[in-house]
Parts: sequence; C-alpha cells; structure tokens
Amino acid sequence: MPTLPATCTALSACRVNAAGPGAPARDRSRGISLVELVMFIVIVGAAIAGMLPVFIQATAASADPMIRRQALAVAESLMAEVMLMPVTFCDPDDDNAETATSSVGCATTAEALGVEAGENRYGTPQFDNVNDYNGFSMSGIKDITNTAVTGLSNYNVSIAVAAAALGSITAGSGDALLITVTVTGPSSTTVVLDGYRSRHAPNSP
Ligand SMILES: [Ca+2]
Ligand SMILES: [Ca+2]
Repeated sequence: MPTLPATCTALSACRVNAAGPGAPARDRSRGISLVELVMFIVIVGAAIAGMLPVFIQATAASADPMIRRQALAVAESLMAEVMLMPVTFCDPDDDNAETATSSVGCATTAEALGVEAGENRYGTPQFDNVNDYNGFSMSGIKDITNTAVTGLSNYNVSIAVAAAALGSITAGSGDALLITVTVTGPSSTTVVLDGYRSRHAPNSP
C-alpha cells in the first residue's frame, strides 16, 4: 500500500508511486510514438481504400432511381394517352363510324393498323384511334401540341400496337390490341410498358 508523502495535503495534489518509494515513476501523459502513428495511418488508409469502391458504386447508382422513375412516368403518360383513344371499325371521320357493324360497313375509311391519310399526333388530321400510334416515336418528350417538355430532352419514346389474343378474344378478330410503350433515357435506362385495349365500343369515336 503506497503512502502519501508527508508534504502532501490532498490526493489530487500528489502523485503516488505505485511501485513503491524509490522506484522509477511511470509517465502516464506519454503520447504515441512515430511508429505507432505511421501504423495508424497505414491501417486507416487501407481501410478507407477498401471501402472507397463501395461508396463510389453507391454514389453512381444513386441517380438511377430518379431516371427510372422519370422514364416510367413518361411511359405511363403515353400509355394513358393511347388507351384513351377509340377502337372503332371506321375512322371517326367516316360517315358510317357510328353505325358500322364491321370494317366492311365503313363508307370510305376503315381503321387499319397505323395512320390514315396523313394523321399525326400533333395536328390535323390528328391520331383518332389506338392503332394510329403503331410505329410512333419521338426524340425528346413533347406534348400533343408538339411543345417540348422541359428537362426531358434526353428521353425517347417508341410505341408499337398489334392485334393480340386476350381471354376469349382471338388475335385474328382484331378486337384486342397489345400496346407496347418503350422509353429510353440517360444511363442506358429502358422502361417498357405493355397494356391491352379491347374494342368494347366499336362505334364510339
Ligand atoms: Ca385513324
Ligand atoms: Ca389507323
């Protein structure tokens, strides 16, 4: 049991030599040596170098969800635009569009896959059926007034429409259409949406 020097009046004011009187006192305030410092730097450096690729990959991939969500939003918007179009036997401008019971009953223009008589998405004569969008594409996203949408110039769209079998509907009848909207964007992002549209109202242009 070490004893306090006679001159000490408080424990905090005196340093007790635990090894006993006369033994060399240990300097507890000693810092780290140069060798220890170098080893610390080497170990920490190796650890950071090992983790760096993980951070780089995480940072690079962090932008992907935004691009994919944007591409998906574009695809959903175009799909909704196509889905809302009629699927009639006759072109809506045909005199018999509201009465024909098949394509044969059209006065002049039956609806066929693709555009009729110069139809386009942006002006007269404008797309007026789902099948008119077959083969449509655009570089940079534009609305139906042909106005570019800000911030979407690096996204592209292509649309395919084809007769398809759906439940009891046969592909040969042409009463069901498979719509495929493909959107490509930055970083090789591609989003493909498929949707079906039936001819449930053949005389409702
Ligand atoms: Ca048409
Ligand atoms: Ca057409």
